[in-house]
Amino acid sequence: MADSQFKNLKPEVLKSAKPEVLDAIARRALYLSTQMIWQANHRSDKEKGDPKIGGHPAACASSLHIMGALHLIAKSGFDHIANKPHASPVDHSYNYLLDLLVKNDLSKLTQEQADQAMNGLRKFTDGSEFVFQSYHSAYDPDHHNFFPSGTVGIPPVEAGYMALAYRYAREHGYEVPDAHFWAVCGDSEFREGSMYEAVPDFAEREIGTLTWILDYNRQSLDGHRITNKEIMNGTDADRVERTMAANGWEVIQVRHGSKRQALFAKKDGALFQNFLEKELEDYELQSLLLVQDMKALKKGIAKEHPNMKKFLDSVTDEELYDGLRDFGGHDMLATKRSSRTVKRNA
Ligand SMILES: Cc1ncc(C[n+]2csc(CCOP(=O)(O)OP(=O)(O)O)c2C)c(N)n1
Repeated sequence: MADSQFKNLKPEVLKSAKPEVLDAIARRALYLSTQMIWQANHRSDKEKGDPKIGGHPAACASSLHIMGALHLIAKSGFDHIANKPHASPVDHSYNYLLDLLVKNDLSKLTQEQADQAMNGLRKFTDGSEFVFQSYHSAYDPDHHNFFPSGTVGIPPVEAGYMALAYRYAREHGYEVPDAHFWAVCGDSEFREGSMYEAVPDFAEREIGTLTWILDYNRQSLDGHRITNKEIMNGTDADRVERTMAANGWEVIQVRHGSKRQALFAKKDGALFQNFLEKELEDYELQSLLLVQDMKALKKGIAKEHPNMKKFLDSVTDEELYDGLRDFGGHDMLATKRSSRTVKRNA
């Protein structure tokens, strides 16, 4: 895993980098996180009956560009990130690429030590070896400016109270860095009770340096995510938006990337938008993503939704294939624009 070519990447270069460049770095981070998980699960010293190593490549993949937008564009060296447990390998991968793996005295790991850590997901150490735990831990070599994430529902709350503590310290004459506090949360994590106690508190205290980002990937370790739409009067995304707005938060939904937006602008494109936002159940959307034959897919959709036939005839197979996958959370620029909006309003 020699990625030393990335180490010359300076923040000012990254912030003006073209989307293709950012995307190439993100793809590298995806490779690294998948590789970390694979290495951990195929260790030669693994014995029958050992606890599962874990690592969830899909939950890393869903947060790939959100974490990328934070690491490569939005965050400053003083900002803090709390991320959902399963995104930890992606977080480590970006820190590895950016040469941000450090020892306790904040001196950098050598390339060899960094490589050792990347191959040591959930290894035990006697202190002489650098390793990562499966969820972010205080002993990880990228433990600076992050929150341990073993217990879902807690890190986003910690991020908020740390933001409050920074403000308190500043208002009482202490010199405090100008930091923003980001939390990348899972959609099931968003059902943890701890979050809902803190939600009105953070709004009432008008903490403008806190941003929670929901990775709405429609999957959960705990089970299915089939929302009771009738009772909830909408999707789970609608429920989250209404809950947060009712508690004084500013909510920005980054649902679609630029490829989808271009399709929505075509004649009858609004039908496609409505199809994605309102008509598809989560599991139906996941199934559509498995279909490779776009001609068959167009036929199938038109059979169920005859009013979409003209629109489907007007788009190429490639446009439909890309459009289905162009979630806002995977469009670095859409995410970048939103993080700017949030910072401006903070
Ligand atoms: C308090 C607590 N309960 C349960 C778990 C086990 N656990 C780890 S991640 C997770 C849920 C993952 O779902 P989600 O928040 O949607 O994230 P993603 O699927 O994207 O990883 C659970 C239940 C935990 N770490 N902490």
